[in-house]
Amino acid sequence: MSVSRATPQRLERTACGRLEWTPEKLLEVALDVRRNILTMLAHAGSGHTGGSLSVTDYLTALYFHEMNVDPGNPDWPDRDVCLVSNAHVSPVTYSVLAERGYFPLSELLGFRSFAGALQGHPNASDTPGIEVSAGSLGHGLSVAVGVALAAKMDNHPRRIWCSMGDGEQQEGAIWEAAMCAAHYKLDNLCGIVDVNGVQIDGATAEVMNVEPLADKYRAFGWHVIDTNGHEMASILGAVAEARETPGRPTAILARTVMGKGWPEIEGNSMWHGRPPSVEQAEGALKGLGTSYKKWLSRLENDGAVR
Ligand SMILES: Cc1ncc(C[n+]2csc(CCOP(=O)(O)OP(=O)(O)O)c2C)c(N)n1
Ligand SMILES: [Mg+2]
Repeated sequence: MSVSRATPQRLERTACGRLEWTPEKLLEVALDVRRNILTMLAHAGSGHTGGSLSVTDYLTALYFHEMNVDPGNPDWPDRDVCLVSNAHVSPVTYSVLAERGYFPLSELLGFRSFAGALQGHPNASDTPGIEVSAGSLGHGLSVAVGVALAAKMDNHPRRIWCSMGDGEQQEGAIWEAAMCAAHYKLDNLCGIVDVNGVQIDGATAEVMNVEPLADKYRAFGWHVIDTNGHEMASILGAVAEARETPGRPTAILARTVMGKGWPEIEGNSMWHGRPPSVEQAEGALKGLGTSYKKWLSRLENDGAVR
């Protein structure tokens, strides 16, 4: 897949390096990302709506404030690395990467289609910006530990971020990786858990309770930050604290709401893996200040119209 042709309207979003954008500007991007998610999912007729909308704000903060990346050169050796282990939230991952300029926004409309390049669960070999092929839950943190350990051995200053789901915390491999990260004092690593309280089959507390997550990560030797996962200022504060905490990895417990931004589905696990119909997307997009037709046209034209 080719990297973005970035229309002039989008050039500011696609620059190389840490953008360090303000919370106000990040909220504008996050709003566009939510519009992208709803539009591409309705267009595809399949995909994961709920978790994508809960992860939107912190993933936007990472790519548009915190991380040192070059969308025009996704394999840039100096880059920071973000691994999305709860990979079923690919609509948000792809939307953020496209907004940042890794590939054209129009690619979002090929999501989950045979003709398109963006698979339901991401493939790192042929999708710019995807750092790990994932979908089988529980493995991303182990990969992140490997990348972080390699960076330490190479004296490389990169930071490694790993997004995980709260239901995903039920996977045993996560705790083996957590133990390893603390043992090797991987302070270049930060895990962000999307604590939306639900998973595919219902409330996480009922399926298999993972709380108290803060106590668990602390017991494994991590620094823990429990924060609101939708307030940009809180997210930026947590990310900065993680960056500045020496000697141990940090876990950010991002308290979020599944489906955030589409009030009709918020907190409802039924929307873990369900897409909106075009009619439902129309209603949701109206609440977000646009229409399905308008947003489809923005994506088709790679941001040149909106
Ligand atoms: C190893 C493994 N087991 C089961 C699944 C099926 N699965 C996909 S998403 C999911 C729920 C994960 O819950 P959570 O991490 O809370 O994600 P959310 O529903 O909040 O997006 C499950 C069980 C999987 N992808 N991988
Ligand atoms: Mg969850």
